[in-house]
Formats: sequence, structure tokens, C-alpha cells
Amino acid sequence: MAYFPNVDKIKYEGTKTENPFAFRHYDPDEVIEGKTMKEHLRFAVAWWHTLTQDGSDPFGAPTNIRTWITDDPMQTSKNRVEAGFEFFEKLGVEYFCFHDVDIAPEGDSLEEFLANLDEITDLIKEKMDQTGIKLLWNTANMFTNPRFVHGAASSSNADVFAYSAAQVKKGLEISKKLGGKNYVFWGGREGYESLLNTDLPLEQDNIARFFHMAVDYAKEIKHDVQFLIEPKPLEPSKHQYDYDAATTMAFLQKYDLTDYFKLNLEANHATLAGHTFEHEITVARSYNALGSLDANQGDVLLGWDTDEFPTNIYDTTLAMYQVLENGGIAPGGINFDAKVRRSSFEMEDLFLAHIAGMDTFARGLKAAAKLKEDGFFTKELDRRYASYKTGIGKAIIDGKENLSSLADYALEHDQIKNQSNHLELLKSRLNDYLV
Ligand code: XUL
Ligand code: CO
Repeated sequence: MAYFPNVDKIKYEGTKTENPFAFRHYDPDEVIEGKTMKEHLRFAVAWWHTLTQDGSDPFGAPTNIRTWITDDPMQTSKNRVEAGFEFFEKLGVEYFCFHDVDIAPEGDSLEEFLANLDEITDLIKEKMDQTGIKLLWNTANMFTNPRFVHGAASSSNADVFAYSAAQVKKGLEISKKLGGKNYVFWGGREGYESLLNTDLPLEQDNIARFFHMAVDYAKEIKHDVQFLIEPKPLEPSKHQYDYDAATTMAFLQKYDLTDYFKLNLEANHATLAGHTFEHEITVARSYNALGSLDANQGDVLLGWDTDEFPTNIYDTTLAMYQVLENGGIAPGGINFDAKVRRSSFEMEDLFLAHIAGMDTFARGLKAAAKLKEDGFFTKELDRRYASYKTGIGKAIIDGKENLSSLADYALEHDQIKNQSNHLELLKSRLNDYLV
């Protein structure tokens, strides 16, 4: 049975097309900088937003029409596998991502949950083998169930730590079974509500212990997977420990985890942390820790994680510029951690939303490649930092100076001349690339 009988395989038709079910900018086979767009972008669909999200919000009931929902949770999960693969294939997306609870019902016990996961992942594996569609990453949902009220690995209750371990153990086994490329940790409840009753050092030590156990288990089962942490400053916790890229890198360094972990950066999380997406990507790159991207966007008028589909080409251009400079994002990808608006409730809206996001990233990629080809940013950086190429600047970089030698130099060069940045000119020229 087809869940999207009115939608055919989405094709690239160019900007002249009137067909809403077509790509206008994303041509999977177009070669840019020696790689096809498909290879550059490595798009993934998020199971939770596309297959399980119902359109409810804190003030309103579900709105989404989803024909896979039945009264039997296990049947619904099976239908979602069917619908999901039809959707991925028609959209032409090569990867998908999920939390354990997205794909299978939790049932009444951990044992039942694990058995349900086995049954559903068998089905998923069959579909993967038939279609060639791959798992970009999976993760454990350790934030929705009431047992995580005080956290998961950071919980004050050691039984919850143990339960979380069981979930991640299974998650890694599933990752191996399905050939997952990455394994994600997003610590929605790994933070605190009040410092008055929180042992912050113990909680962080425990999270690190937990991560080391995950690394050890992946080695034990011989699963070579890239671990990723997804930073977010708040929501649902008031303060989350993995606040942003820089905070998370300090944590990874402190606990000796940088060999195993990189970052999965999400645009809307950057906004919540008071950063731009490209700031987070740039910080990660400076640590050689750019792992993967969760593509979405927030709303400047709303202060929460709205997870909208990305449609802002300025942001995707700057993000893709960093990805190109990084030499690509593999084994990571660009996962649409984005949900259709509550008012876009038809099944077909799922296609329209992903097409919008994919076209927006394709435009970003094309603009970024042109910026790179023209040396737009490198010329500007060369100009701005020219003082470090020769003379005293070069001597500083070469490690030939110290405070005394520099003080002697400064005494003779204290009439300092700075140059204007002409930043408005730069921004205006940048706009010429966003066509
Ligand atoms: C929450 C969020 C998660 C992670 C995976 O804001 O982004 O969906 O991507 O747990
Ligand atoms: Co995310």
C-alpha cells in the first residue's frame, strides 16, 4: 500500500517549473567542486518529526493527518517503516535518523521495549537492504519518559543511570546491526533546574563515565562508529551542560573523550545559545570536531526551539561555506531536524517542507562554492591579518618573541595605525552571491 499515492519521485526541474513537487535548485547529480550535490549534502530525514510528530503544541491538540496511525502501537510502528521508506525513496534522500522510541513502542517493561526494537529493526534492515538507504545516526530518547525527571546519566537516581545504560547498549547494537555511521547524544535532561540541590561536578563526572562506557561497549562489539554530542543550552532543562560547541569541547577535553566524539550542531540550538549557526560550526572546526549538522531554523520573534525547515539562504550559504572549508561533512550529514508547521497538516506537506529545505541548502552550497572559488573570504582574511605575514607579526607567529622583546618593539612603534574593516562593503558584496 502506498502512503503517498499522489506523489511521484521528486525530480530536479529548475526554477522555471510550476510543479511544487519538484526541486528547483537541488540537482542531486550536479557536480560542484568535484563532487555531486548529493555527495556534498548527505541529506537525512528525522523519523521523529516526519513520522511520529502529530502537530500538537502546548495549547492545542494534534492536527496532522497521518494515515499510518492505527489503534495498535506496534502496527503503527510497522506502518511508519513502510511509509518512511516510501518517503525517503520518493524524496531521493539517502539517510535517516531516529531515537529508539520513535521506531518502536516502549510497552510495559524494558524487556518488551527491547523485543519491540528487535522486531522493528528487522523490518528497517530489510527495507535498507532493498533500497540502499542508510542510517546516518540513531540515539536514545532519555528525556520524554517520566523516569528521566531528574536526568539520565546525570540523574540523582542511580537506577536511572543503569536504565539509560541499557538503552544506549541497545542503541549501539542497533547501530551495528543497521550499519549506522554515527551515534548521537543529546542531553535534553542532562542539566539542572536549580543549583540549590545539584551536585554539578558529580553529575558531569557521571555523564563522562557514561560516555566512556559507551565508547568501551562500541569497541567490545567491534562497531566503529563516530560518537557525536549535540549541544543545546536549554529546553527542556533550564540549563543544559552541553550548552554550546565551546562548552562541550571543554567537557570532552576535561574527560579525555576528544578521540571518540565530535559535535552534531543544530541551527536552532545555536540561536538559543545566542550564536549564529556558522559560529558553532566554526568553533567546532577549530577543534577538528565538526561531525554532523541538524538542519532547521528558529524564528527571531519566538524564543524557543521552533525547528522550522530551513529557508534562509544567507544562513545555509555561510554554513555550507564552513562545510566546504572542512573538506566535507562525511561521515556526518545534514539531518532535517525540522517539523512542518501545525498548519501544514497534510501528508504531502512533508514533501513540500523537505523540498524547501533541500533547495535552500542546494542554493547555499552553490553560493558557498562560488565564494570559495573567488577566494571571497580568504582574500579578506589575508588583507585583514597581513601584519602577521611579515615583520613583527611573523616573528610572533614563529615563536621568536617574548614580552620583553615586544615591549622594546612597542616603545619604538607606539604610533599605531589601524585600517578600517569596510564591513558594510563586505556584507553588500556577499549579498551578490545569494542569488
Ligand atoms: C532536540 C533535538 C533532538 C536531537 C536528538 O532539540 O534537537 O531531536 O536532535 O535527540
Ligand atoms: Co537536533
